[in-house]
Amino acid sequence: MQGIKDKILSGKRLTKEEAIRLFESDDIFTLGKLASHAAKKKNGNKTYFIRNIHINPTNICVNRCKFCAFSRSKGEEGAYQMTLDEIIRKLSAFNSFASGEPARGGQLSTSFKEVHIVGGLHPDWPFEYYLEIVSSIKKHFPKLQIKAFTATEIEYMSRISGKSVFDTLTALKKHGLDTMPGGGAEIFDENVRDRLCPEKLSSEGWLNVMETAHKAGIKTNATMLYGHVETYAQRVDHLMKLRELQGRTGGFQAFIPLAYHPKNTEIGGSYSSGIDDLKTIAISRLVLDNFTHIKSYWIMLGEKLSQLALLFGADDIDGTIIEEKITHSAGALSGNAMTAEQLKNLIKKAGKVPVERDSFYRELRVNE
Ligand code: V47
Repeated sequence: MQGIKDKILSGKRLTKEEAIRLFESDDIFTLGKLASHAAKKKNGNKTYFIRNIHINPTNICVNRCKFCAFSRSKGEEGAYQMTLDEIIRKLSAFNSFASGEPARGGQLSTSFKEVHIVGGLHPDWPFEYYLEIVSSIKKHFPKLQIKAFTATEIEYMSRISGKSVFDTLTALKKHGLDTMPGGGAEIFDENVRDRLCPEKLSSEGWLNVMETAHKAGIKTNATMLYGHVETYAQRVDHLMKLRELQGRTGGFQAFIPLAYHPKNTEIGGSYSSGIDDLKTIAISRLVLDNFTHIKSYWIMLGEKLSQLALLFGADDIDGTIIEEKITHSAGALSGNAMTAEQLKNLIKKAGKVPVERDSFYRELRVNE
């Protein structure tokens, strides 16, 4: 540990072998201190959050990933798909919650800043419907920023539309897409991917969509699903691939480690431990030295562990969320929504400065 510690403190880049050694270590306090040091160099004492809302337009999916409890086949019990009207009505209804103010007669004001849209790969929806979702939201909520569609969905849209990935992304951007979330990355190791989600876009395909998005001027996030069947070496391999791509494009805004939830899934298994969650946040912060932000996603870590993760290298806690379906289908132990005030309190009580941000990490309000 001492050699690695010296390397980190002198700002040198970690190798694959060193990162694996960190995962094998049980000294989480040293890991936390080192990751905190690295996080402070990037973001000082700031912790970011956003007033956001999740919309999942459909859970009908042509793929059946074995870790996913959210998806349904067409016609299966619990399958749903939303019309444009339903999407807009849902956004309007949620607005008063995010603002912390009473609803004002159904007025379409936009006190939340971002809508996060992801869903299943619907067998019948044409590409035009996805364009309409984006443009219709922009029309009703012009100030709302749209973070939408995983790399997996983008590749699917490219296939159904016959357009290149670049043209698919450009069309979505023209209709109002602002940024992209980091889902669908899972774990890049192809053997594990074959076991978990054989029908899904390959890791090479995922990285290619992200590189193309960055070339098209769309900022994205990146994720890693951990705590299922993968080894530490496979986690590190995943982080290395992201670090390499970020080195070439600089297009990733944040990295989010996603803790596997086992309920109602085909592979089953158990929840990750708190120790593993903190370790994974800390090592991500240390390895991904070219990422500005590491997010502790409170929906998956729970409110209190997510707060603790702010002392282990995370500088972002996501947002208000309001209605989360993917993790909750798989047995999330967290609540479903937080107000901006609750998020600020969580951050302040960790000794950090809450900073309300937009989708591009522009600072809207700093609560010194
Ligand atoms: O891609 C699916 C994961 C992801 C399970 O970019 C599961 O800001 C745990 O990507 N247990 C979608 N995870 C969520 C996602 C995300 C969330 C918050 C913020 C951002 C961002 C992105 O959820 C999927 C998959 O990797 N997932 N099933 C499960 N059982």
